[in-house]
Amino acid sequence: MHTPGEHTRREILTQPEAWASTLEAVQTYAGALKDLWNKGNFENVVFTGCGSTYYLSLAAASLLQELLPIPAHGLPGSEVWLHPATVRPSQQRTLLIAVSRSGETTETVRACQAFVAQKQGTLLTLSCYPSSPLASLGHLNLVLPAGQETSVAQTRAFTTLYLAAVATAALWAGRSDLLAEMQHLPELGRRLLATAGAMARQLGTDAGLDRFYFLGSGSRYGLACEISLKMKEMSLSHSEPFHFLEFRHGPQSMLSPTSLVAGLVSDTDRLHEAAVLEGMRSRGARVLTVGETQADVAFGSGLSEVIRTVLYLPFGQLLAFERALFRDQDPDRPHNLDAVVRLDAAQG
Ligand code: F1P
Repeated sequence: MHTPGEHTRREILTQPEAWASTLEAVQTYAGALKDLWNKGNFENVVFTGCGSTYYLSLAAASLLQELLPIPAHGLPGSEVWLHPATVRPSQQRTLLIAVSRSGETTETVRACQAFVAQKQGTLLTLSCYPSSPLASLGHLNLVLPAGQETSVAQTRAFTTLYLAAVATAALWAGRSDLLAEMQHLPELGRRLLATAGAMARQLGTDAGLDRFYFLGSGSRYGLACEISLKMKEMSLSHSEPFHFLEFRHGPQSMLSPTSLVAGLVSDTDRLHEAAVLEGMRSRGARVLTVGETQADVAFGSGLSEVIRTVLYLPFGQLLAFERALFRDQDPDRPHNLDAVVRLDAAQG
């Protein structure tokens, strides 16, 4: 008999083990990754994916630019496929990094096939299943089986693939100090999962809330998008992500006493972020902070800001999971959603 959410719960809780094997896997690919980067002399980097892996692309592109002096963007697979000029292929020195749990999503695969066929640049793929189409399309293909999942909505797959992207960026930037720090993430993730559950349950089962806003800046914006997507997919809740200061430019009109504004707070923008959240509180919204210190959900990691961002995910995933159960939804089987979107010939 199926217990609602059994797969999702297991996948959320086993993320620390998956992170440990992912960090090992990136080490085994380190030589090939450095080779790809050093020989490429790239003029720009484009991350691409669909749904969760598109949001991952936004976060990873922002993070890569924090570590390396190169323009980087995150684009949906469909845009790279249908509007190839968006990857700026002027001198064929674009690095396209395609990310997909399944390695089968039609738009992502088509985008990569066209990119390679038109010799637009170099392709690196990150996926979880070695026999998927995507896993043999790239000039280099990283396969991270630790991210494989039974559930439809991505949780462990997202953080596994994201962590691989972060470790790759640190490797290319020659930051062995950051790679060493990252080895602490599995243990920190374990601690966070043990402590964040109570707050996630309390808010997830709060009948006084009916809309959720997730705010993040820099790489945290893509992560806010992903958490908001989890709320939609698993719990069918009204949920939206915004860049922190953008929230004042219109969205705040939606606030009510039944709104929760959750800030993925940073060290860098702390004062600006605190002012936004205080403003929302004074307009009657409920406010929650997730961050390194002095936050409702605090990591207390002691790690550099740029590589600890994966720690924002577990609380958001647990909140979506608890909300789903509270609303009689099965987190393992989101309404109207398939694990892989495959377009047939008629759809493209
Ligand atoms: C991405 C995707 C999402 C969808 C769901 C399952 O697939 O299909 O678009 O919303 O979360 O995953 P993938 O290309 O990463 O396998």
